[in-house]
Amino acid sequence: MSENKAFPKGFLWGGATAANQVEGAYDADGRGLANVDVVPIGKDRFPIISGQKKMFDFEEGYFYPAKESIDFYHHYKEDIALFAEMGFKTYRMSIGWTRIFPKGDELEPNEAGLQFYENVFKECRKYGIEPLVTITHFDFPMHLIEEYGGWRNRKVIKFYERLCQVIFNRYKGLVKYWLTFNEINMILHAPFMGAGLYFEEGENQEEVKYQAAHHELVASAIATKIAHEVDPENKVGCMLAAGQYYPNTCHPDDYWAAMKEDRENYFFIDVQARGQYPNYAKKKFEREHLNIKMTEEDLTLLKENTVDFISFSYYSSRVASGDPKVNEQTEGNIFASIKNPYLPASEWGWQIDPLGLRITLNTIWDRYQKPMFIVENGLGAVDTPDENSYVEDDYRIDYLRAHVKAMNEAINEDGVELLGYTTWGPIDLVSAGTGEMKKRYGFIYVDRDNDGNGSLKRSKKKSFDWYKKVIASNGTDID
Ligand code: P53
Repeated sequence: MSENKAFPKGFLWGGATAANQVEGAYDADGRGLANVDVVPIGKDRFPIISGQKKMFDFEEGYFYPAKESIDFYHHYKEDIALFAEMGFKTYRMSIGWTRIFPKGDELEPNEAGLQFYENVFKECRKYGIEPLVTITHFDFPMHLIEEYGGWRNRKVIKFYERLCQVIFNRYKGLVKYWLTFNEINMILHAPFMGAGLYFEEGENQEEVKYQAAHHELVASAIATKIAHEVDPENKVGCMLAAGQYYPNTCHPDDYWAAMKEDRENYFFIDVQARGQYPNYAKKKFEREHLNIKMTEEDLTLLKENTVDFISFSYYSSRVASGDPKVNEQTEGNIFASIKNPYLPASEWGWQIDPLGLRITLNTIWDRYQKPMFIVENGLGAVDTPDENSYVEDDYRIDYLRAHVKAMNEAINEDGVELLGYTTWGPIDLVSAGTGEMKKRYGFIYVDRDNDGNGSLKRSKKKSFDWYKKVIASNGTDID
């Protein structure tokens, strides 16, 4: 029996989802088309989400899983009741931008969209569940892509600001915890998904990505400013796809390669948490002749509006090598990385490393000394339900137990400050990376397959009761 020391009082246990991966109802009640709708399952998905293949609308011969997803839009009461039954203290979810501003550049919001999220937040509050809201989780209005070119265009900052004004005012008192951009560093790996970027022939893609990143960073600072003005109780966080890079060997070239990879990710958080561009980034722009346009006013906004806390997703650590010949990659991951021979991997090739979570927590804490929030962690696996729709997902329990233990050690042995933990996909949902339903993370099974067949019926897995017990004991009983 493993006995953990207690987690801090008020520790926020829960689960995390994203609008497009659960809601469905893609055209209900005035919702506009978004980038996340037009990314199909199958071999074209990666070229599309990385901005290399153009797909601006639904096309014949493709299946688009986000159109219906698990239909949270019509099942939210039932789903939140199940979260409450597990004892969730928080529920991380995101807002679909095009429910509120269907095209993105309107002056007036869509009331039906605003009402939907108000209902969801009230449903959470009914059970004492604190909503943790991602303002944009890969969501971006298609109209803003076609008319403005996505986040490469400065004008988009204004549209995002308008969205923030509306939601902060409307949900004042209902929502306190906000995240500005999901996995902001994903813009470098999946720029269509992260920033609505599709690249034209001959464009300097690196320059476009960092220009768009600058606009997101400024927008994030503006959001932080408005959130604090509207309600001083508001807490705003940034969000990083984290996971420490290890050097492939103790060769200094490998260490240096790992450090450079880490910096590529921390660059975003350095700006959001410290309020200025780090010198290594300025040098990179110079060296690579990236002409990133920024105004004095931008720099002041960044300086004066740093985040209150740092949130991140953690699934795996990664490995870097300074040797160009070493390039055996792990499969199926947006962040391709060299294989680590010491670690087991999931069925999708994601390497499993609980100690890596403790290491990542310590690195982020040492770098910023701001409270942290783990807002995604979990195991995507194939589940096989029995005739009663029951899944014995001991593999998932094992993964989560080891990560909860690592997080406990980071808090109680190392002294990092952690506000909470939300597992990814407490209810099965559509995979962002692959578009599959088959890659399941949930405590709750949803009857739906990769082709969209199934009754959408929800059933509890074995891990449901396990997580319930973990929360009830505030993390001391993790057996
Ligand atoms: P899926 C790659 C690497 C790290 C995080 O991912 C990632 C991805 C995208 O594949 O994304 C986050 O669904 C993201 C979620 C996503 C989750 O990780 O590919 O914030 O939207 O679903 C898991 O298994």
